[in-house]
Amino acid sequence: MTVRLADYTPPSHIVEHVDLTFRLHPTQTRVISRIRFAAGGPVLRLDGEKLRLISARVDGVAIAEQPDETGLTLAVPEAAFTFEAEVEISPSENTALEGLYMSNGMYCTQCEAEGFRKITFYPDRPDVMAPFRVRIESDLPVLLSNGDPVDGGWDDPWPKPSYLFALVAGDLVAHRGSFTTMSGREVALNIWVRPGDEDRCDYAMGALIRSMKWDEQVYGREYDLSVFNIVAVDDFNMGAMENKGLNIFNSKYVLARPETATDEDFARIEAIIAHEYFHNWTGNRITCRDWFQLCLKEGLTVFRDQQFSGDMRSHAVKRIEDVLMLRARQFREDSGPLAHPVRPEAYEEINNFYTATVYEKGAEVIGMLKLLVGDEGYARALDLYFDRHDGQACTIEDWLRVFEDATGRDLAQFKRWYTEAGTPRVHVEEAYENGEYALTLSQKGGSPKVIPIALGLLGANGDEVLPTTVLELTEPVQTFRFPAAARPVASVLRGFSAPVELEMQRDHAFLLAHDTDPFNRWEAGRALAKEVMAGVIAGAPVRADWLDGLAALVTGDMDPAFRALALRLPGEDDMAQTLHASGVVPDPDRIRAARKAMAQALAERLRGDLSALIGSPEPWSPDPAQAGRRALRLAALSLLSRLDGGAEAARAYAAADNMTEEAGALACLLEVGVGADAALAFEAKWRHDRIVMDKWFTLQILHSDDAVGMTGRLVQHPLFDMKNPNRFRAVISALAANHAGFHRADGAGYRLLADWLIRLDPVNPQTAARMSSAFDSWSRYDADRQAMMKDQLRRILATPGLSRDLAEMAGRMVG
Ligand code: B3K
Ligand code: ZN
Repeated sequence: MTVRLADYTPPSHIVEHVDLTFRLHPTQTRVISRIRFAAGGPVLRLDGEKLRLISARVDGVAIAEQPDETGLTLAVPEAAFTFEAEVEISPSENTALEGLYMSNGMYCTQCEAEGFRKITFYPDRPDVMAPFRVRIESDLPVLLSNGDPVDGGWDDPWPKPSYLFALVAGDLVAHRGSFTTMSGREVALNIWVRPGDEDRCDYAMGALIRSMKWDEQVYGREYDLSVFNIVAVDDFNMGAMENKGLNIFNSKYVLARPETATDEDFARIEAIIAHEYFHNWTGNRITCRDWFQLCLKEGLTVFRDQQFSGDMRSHAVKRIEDVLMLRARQFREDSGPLAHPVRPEAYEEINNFYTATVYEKGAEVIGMLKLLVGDEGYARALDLYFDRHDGQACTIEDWLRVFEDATGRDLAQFKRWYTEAGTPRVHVEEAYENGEYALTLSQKGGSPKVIPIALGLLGANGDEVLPTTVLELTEPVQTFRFPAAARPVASVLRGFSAPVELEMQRDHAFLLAHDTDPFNRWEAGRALAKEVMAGVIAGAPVRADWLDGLAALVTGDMDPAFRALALRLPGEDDMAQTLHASGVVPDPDRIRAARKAMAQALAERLRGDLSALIGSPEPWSPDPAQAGRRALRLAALSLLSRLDGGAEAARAYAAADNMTEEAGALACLLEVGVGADAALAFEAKWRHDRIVMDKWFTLQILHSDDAVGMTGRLVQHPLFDMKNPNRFRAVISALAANHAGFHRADGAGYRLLADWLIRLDPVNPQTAARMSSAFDSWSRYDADRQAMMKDQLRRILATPGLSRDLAEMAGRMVG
């Protein structure tokens, strides 16, 4: 059934209070609910799926109605009334990991978006907000739910939608901390883990405390309960969930110590802890009216976590990483059959819309808004948002109105960013005449949008003659003029000020050497590398100006993290996307060969500098500066491996005392085809560690020249387990991420992925649907590959009993 934004109607009833009692049992959990409804219409519809109804009463009188497949319709009094029900569910058989389920003997929940209806009958929609009181009956020692602990259970005084409900029960231990809020309240902080994992919680606890402090200092937002609980769970469909006062995390985004987690893992843990914590205000206190408004909480919360990570680390490096991700995932989505607006208008299964467009483009839109209204305007608008809408379920219209009221700006045109799909293209023409420099910008793709273009001008010697200025492009074509004594060099779209494709003739080598904006300096290097790669694919040699420019930057004195990013060659999928956009059909094998040839040439060009860049390992500390030095060291080690056959990397592997070095050296060895022994050693050392072993599976496939063969072997490994989403993704997503391997000319990569999606679908449709998006790029490739990819999508669609999740995805992709 298609759900449409245009069909929204307010709820027929308001819930005043919810009382829940859980009698936990692996196959026969009883859920007893008592829901007080305010006076409303004569008919009440409650959602409910896969529930065995034991009994139900309205104001104490047994009901006559029977539930259907998706819920229960009741005749109810027009005055306030109480609905009571007892239902039975089976958490241990719940492999979809939505609703109440079991993971390693522990009970946990995932309700967003529509999982609560698998727990009990309820108006399971985000605009029904109510206070909850919960009792849990079980022999397990730790019993948690939302809110504050009270006699015999949990009480959450803050009205919340059902998607934020959570329950956890298990044999868990707490890593404890505390935080004193800005108004002097003491908050108990707990990270709950399985016994044995206590020594991996320190970093997450620190990240939580930094997040709480930052939200007070930057947004003036204080935490509002006496306790904040985080639980680490091994079986989880995504990264983490912001349930009120009880965040549930995929264990790989909480548990970390230097021996088991890489610097990237630490950075991601800090970002996700912050993201879920920030939801307490942007998502929980102010939530979404309906699921079409998902970007209201997700775009804003991603924007906030990006700001936070930039403040904790380096803004330039964070921006580059975010844009790499945006282009790899969101631009890809926007250019294919899965394209949709930041605020979609229709869906079959809402879980399919937790996308890069809603999250990452949703965050970009807020970044543009902030640029347009300025930092002060943004701060005023956010204060107004929290004041005006606390406790409400809101829409994008509410959000934009707050900005209009706080700043006096009309945002009717800006709103198109929310309602239109696709990546706008901005074409740039330059002219210089009579002491005047003219920049003509034209925009294509959809109706004209408000596009903030951050511009700087450089002189011929690289000096900045115009510091960064934000131009507002609102018309289809617009010319901006600047007095200039000599023809300047433009640095356009600084900091990636808008999520657009820029079309402009640029001297990348000059900008790589001189741009004063670090993002654009990196961007110039990347654009140049892509130009070179396109040349190599077409038979040209690796260009010396690229090698020289990159060598100068990498051996210079910029931030090591920045230099490490500059050394990272454009990925194969990224290159395929760029070729396709420029009208060339990408050949995956040629892309791989060209990329290898460039790495080889770069290694040779830097031969004399590599050992200085590699340096020697430092005793591990989590600070970002050191992580940057380590990233540069590993990037150089990877180049050296192409010259010494992995000799230095093998030494680094043997000496490694932290996971960044250990996994980094293993990747170097695998990349040059000499990693088999190290992989065996790694397996012997880590086979009892789920989180670390996921890396072992992934690295071997990512760095293989025969990804299909390697995947085929690894799915036979005794530790491969398709019921665990992390393990399944570690193997099957790695296959899809090995570009040349997945796109093998005989179609074996496509078949293997489809086989596993078809197998996973009945077990865990949400994860299967999410991973099917690997097929969304079919239109980029040659006719044979297109046909083979579409054949697999049709084969998936023809599978009997296919889930609504996967059916919607495959259907959208194959058209
Ligand atoms: N809000 C959750 C995502 C829920 C996904 C449901 N399919 C995590 C987050 O964005 O913080
Ligand atoms: Zn979120």
